[in-house]
Amino acid sequence: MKFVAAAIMLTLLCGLPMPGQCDTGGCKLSVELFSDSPLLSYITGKPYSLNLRLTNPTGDEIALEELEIVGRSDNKDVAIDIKPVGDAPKSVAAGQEAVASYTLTFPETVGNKVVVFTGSAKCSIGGDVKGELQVLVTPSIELTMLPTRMILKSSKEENRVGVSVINHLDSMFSGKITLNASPGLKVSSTADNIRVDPYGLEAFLFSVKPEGALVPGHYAVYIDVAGKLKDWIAIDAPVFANKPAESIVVDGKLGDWKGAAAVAIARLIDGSKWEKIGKAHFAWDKTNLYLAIEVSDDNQCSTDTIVIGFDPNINGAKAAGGGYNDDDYEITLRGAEAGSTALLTWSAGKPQDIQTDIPFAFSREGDKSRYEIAIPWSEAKPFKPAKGAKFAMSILVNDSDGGAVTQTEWGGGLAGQVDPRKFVPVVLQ
Ligand SMILES: [Ca+2]
Ligand SMILES: [Ca+2]
Ligand SMILES: [Ca+2]
Repeated sequence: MKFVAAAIMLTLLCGLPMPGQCDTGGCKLSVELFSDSPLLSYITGKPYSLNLRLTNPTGDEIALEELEIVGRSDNKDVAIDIKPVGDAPKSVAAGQEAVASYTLTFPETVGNKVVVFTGSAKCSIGGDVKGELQVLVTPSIELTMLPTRMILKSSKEENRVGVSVINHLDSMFSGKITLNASPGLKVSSTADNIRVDPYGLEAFLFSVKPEGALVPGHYAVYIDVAGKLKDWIAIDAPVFANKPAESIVVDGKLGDWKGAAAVAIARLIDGSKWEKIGKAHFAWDKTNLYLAIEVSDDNQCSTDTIVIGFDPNINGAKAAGGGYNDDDYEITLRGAEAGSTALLTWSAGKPQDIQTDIPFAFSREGDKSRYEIAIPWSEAKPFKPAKGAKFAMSILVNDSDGGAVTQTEWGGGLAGQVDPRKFVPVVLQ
């Protein structure tokens, strides 16, 4: 028994030309994909038959030339290997149909992608005809992990991750699931055998825990299902910002920052060695987020800047390739002992160049540049400061003395393409 895709049935039932069919006044071509078992979804690793059906509504025989079928993932990066079955028809008799048959198997690389099949032919009546079919391909073994991004709650607590494996095949799936964590993280199990019934689902939990106090930043847990599927979840170790031990005076002197959360700002030299160029301190109260940034810079110029990106809602990027969302904002600090400026350089979904009156002070001592700033929470609307509330941010240091600019980031997602997904969460405590 053959089961033809519902989309194509619709195409054939309707008299009007549909995406899969072109009315040229001569022959018509449609693309049909089917399998020998019920079609719940198109899956990888399973053979399918494909037909190019040419219909001749005219009263004359139509000769066919250059019959062709191409299948590609919609992002064009995977081509499907389509094999002909038997000889292609050379003509379609008056009022009849002719079918060219093919077989194909979707490779694992098109799992979760749309595949576009385009059939074409040259007809002696009606000229060039084209037919198209789009299908969403499901991996034969489907893996889901929740959450897909995790912010660690503390240095001690276990954080649970739910995993489900769906078997779309009509045979038992068994294999080994391997978990690998970034250094500094521990997962509750590293390798387990899993058996999933035909068309069945198996779900399990594992937990992730820091091995000790983790440096705030980005970590990951990688999962491998029997070498067939690989995925990962982003694990962020947040900065835990506290209320200041004594009230912070925005004066460029950092003696009032004792005990505050701090992170190192460092850059990778020659791809292997980290060089620390500075540090950033975090503190908060009900009015402000306080930041103090100290960087080593032997030549302080008015073009040296610090860029701070904020993602109040931790809601990812504008597009797959990155970009600020409407809630995000960016402040650029320009230090000069004669008068420093805090510019709002991104807000409300567009670039800005607004000089703010955010309290900001800059000082120099030896080769150290110090930036101290109190950012009112009103700048971070709709974010509301409270114990346990979190947002994400990143810091970019631009050392710009007239020649090439040296950029050093804490967090990421500010140098080059802006991407708030790379910002690091800050949790208020
Ligand atoms: Ca101070
Ligand atoms: Ca400089
Ligand atoms: Ca955002």
